[in-house]
Amino acid sequence: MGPGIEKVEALDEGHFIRVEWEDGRESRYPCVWLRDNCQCPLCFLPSAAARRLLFEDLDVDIVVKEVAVADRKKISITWPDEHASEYEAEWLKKRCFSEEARAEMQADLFLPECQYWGSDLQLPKIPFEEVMYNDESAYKWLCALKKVGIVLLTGAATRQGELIKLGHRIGFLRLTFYGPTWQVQDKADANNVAYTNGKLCFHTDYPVLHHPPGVQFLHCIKQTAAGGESEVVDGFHVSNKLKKQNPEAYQILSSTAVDYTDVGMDYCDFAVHCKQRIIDIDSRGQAVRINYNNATRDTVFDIPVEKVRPFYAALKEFNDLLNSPEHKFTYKLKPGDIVTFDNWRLLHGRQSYPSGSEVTRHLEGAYADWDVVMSRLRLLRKRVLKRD
Ligand code: OGA
Ligand code: NM2
Ligand code: ZN
Ligand code: ZN
Repeated sequence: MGPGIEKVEALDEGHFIRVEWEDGRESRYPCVWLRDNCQCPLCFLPSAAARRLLFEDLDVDIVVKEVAVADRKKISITWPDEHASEYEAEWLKKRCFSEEARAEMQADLFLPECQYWGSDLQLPKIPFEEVMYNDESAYKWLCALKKVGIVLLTGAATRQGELIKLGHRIGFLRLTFYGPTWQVQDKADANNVAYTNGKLCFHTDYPVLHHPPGVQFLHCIKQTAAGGESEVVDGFHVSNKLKKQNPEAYQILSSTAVDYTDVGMDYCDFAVHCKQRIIDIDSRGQAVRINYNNATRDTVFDIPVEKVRPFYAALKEFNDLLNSPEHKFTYKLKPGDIVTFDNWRLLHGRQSYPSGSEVTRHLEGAYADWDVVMSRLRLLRKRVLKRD
């Protein structure tokens, strides 16, 4: 329970409401926002937790006619057309427009906390069974996946189908042209370099899609004796390093649109093309998504000829930093392991392994979208922490 309401008053000719809280703090709310967010059954549909009010019916210059406090716990407003609205103290407090309150609400919704790591990564591990049947463990799994970017689930069965179960646990998996789940094996006439026995240098999966999968699962069903080790690197951490070490390279990689292509046949036939910046940044210049797979980077390159060599030089710097021993973490999946990681943040790779007539290595893979994963995380948090 937050503080009660000491006092309310209209300001600025009725365009704002000022709330004074019992603890002496204050909040101001624009009347247009209050009217827009009236919680009455005409304006709001509780069963959908959504606004019924049409924008056409909102007067954006609206002023309050009367405002009063009821019981220190809510405010009631009468509008010029006699429509009446009520707002609970706690509801208002959470939606305060102060910078601190907004930051707190955004952090609660999106969990932006990010723990950078290098070769010192302490890979978080949780038994698969626990995540499947225990909400607290599932909550811990998703929190670590968001914050650290990688979690190893251990002890799954060594057969196909475990990722389908994991998909049901979060909600649903992301279907792509490679199918609902896909089999990473050395295949004849491979339609993707991942389906060979070759080394995969650091990459994110599927930058050829405009909305690449946010989360990746790789379930080890069979592991080769020689080779096949996995590598991961924190792409956001390395991007920050690049920005400091070589601002020009960072500028090039965060502004050049690179062409990607993937053409072939799997779940169905496909001819996918896309343009992506290798380091995708937000308005503050912070990396928010890495889009880099050297295998699907197109031969077509839509930039002026004189910019081509500087681009390669920049990418070489980035690639070198990714591979520096202080940044990368190496491990080898065991049968029954499921590695789950942030495919927008981490880059991953694997060592080559001997080819043979039999299948010596088999991973089953799947993708999920961050929206689905975050949705499950919020619901688990509500249940585990018994909060609303
Ligand atoms: C992939 C991939 C890793 C591995 O299939 O995209 O990165 O260890 N596989 O085979
Ligand atoms: N697979 C593993 O970007 C890519 O092509 C990544 C995707 C084939 C589903 C590989
Ligand atoms: Zn209303
Ligand atoms: Zn991959």
